[in-house]
Amino acid sequence: MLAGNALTPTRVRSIFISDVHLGFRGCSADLLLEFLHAFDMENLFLIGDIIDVWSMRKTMFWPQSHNNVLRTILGKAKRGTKVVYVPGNHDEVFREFDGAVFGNLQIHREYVHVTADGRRLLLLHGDEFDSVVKCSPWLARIGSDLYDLLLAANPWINRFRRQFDLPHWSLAAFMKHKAKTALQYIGSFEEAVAQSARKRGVDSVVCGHIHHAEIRDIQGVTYCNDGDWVESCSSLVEDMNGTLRLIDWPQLRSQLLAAQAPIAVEKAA
Ligand SMILES: [Mn+2]
Repeated sequence: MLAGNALTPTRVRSIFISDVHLGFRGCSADLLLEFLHAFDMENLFLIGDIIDVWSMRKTMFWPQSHNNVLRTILGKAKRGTKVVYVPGNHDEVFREFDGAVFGNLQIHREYVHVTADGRRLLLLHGDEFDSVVKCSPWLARIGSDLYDLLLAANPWINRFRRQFDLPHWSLAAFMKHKAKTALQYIGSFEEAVAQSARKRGVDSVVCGHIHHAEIRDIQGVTYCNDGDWVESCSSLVEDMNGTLRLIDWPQLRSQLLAAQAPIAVEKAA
């Protein structure tokens, strides 16, 4: 388990983050800032949807905390961290700069990273597989919003249906269908990504895009998804030995705070 506190950052080999969505109201920039300060990394991989250009085109939203995230990343690059940026679909304008090198910051359409224990990791955002995967994430998302709406309207729906002698409508059955659609989507996305990695002859693949953190073996390929900083606030970390782990920052953060509490009391006494 990674240990550390706000004063002494934990040294790791690599950090992989994606789906930060800077410029979008839902971005958890404050938590991400804390996370970035809690680690000292040799490599920082930004695997797409870091800046939400789509959202910024609709409404301009750029608070100080979002600026601080960019400044922190550039500061790390200045102090020796190798930063590799693989743009996603929300920041695809940066894909034009494929191969550009700005000191310690590089931009690539895809990238292969070799872990400390010699495994080859293919890094890509994942939107490349949208056309392969049969049902869309938006369908799953719309399903979830529709569920909330229907939950509130359920009593009225059935009162209305009774008046017209229609059978009772089951929310439970609808929900089961919705959950199944979302799981099917995640499953087929993961398999498509892993299959493509297998064809490319790499050991592992790291992507983002679907905001669903995961590490699992899919027919001999290690599929890793580094999650997001909108909902889960998760990331993938490679320690100095090359071991990959998912970090749920809100969870690790509260563990670190709990561990620090007695020290603070001692100091005060
Ligand atoms: Mn995306």
